[in-house]
Amino acid sequence: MAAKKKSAKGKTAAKKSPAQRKKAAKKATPRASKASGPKGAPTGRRGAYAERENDGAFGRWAPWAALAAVVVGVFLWQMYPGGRSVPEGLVLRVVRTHPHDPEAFTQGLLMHDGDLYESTGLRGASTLRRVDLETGEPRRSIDVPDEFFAEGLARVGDRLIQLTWQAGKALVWDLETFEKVGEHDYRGEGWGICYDGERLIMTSGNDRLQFRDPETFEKLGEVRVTRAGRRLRQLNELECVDGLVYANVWTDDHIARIDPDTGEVTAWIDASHLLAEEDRNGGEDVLNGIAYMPETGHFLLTGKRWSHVYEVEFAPRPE
Ligand SMILES: [Ca+2]
Repeated sequence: MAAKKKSAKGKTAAKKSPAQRKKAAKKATPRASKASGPKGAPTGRRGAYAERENDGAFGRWAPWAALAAVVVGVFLWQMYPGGRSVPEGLVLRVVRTHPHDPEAFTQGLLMHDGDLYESTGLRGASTLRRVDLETGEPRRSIDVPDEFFAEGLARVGDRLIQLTWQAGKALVWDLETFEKVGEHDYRGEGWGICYDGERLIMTSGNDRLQFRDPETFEKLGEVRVTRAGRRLRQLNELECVDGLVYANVWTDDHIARIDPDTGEVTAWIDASHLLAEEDRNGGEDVLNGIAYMPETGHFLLTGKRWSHVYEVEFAPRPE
């Protein structure tokens, strides 16, 4: 008999009787499932044991699950910081109006010691100017070499740094004489730039603020800008004020106030009513110039080929 079983299923099977196989199968059955009644509810003494055992497994894994949840939460919070809040709505009030050269294709604007400094663009027509705010007349103006389409403008001490659109060159000028004293190379396009007292902040037409060393122009980092969780693209002319960055957005009549640490737009300023209809002079007459007046806290705003520079203050939107 024993010999027949051996020859039928091989050595291992032949060694086990049906009773032994049943015992082995019983041993292999998971305790929890065997101990569970309907819907997995533990039953009897075995069930109580399984429940304690499951509690032990949950207890072991719970801290790791909580840690994973925190990690995922922080990741999402970093990815979509703007999703946490809606920017403050501000309106602007015009305090005064100043004349502006309607031929000036404004790309960069800043105030220093009561004078307005302006970079104007277009290839073959770009300039750097120091302008009398009251009359709109240039006190000093130079032509930028024809190969450059001038863009944003920042002041670092006694130097002016002027971006160019697609040439990958930042031109460095003496603040007083407008003599060229240097240049820097960079990759990508140059749109807007400002200096916050420690670093240059620059845009390239996308949704990033780049941070650069004011002496070497080395790129130190960048932050992605979001408004209520959505990327804000085509950031253009900039102004650095008290640790915040004000930005024109190309072809948009709003100004974004950005926290450069997070990239979050903290205020969204409606300037759509600023340019009178009769002053509009074509598709390129977009808002593109922000300069801060530290003496009064006012801002100067103008645009490409606008006839005026508007001196404004920002205020909360009325309820
Ligand atoms: Ca500016």
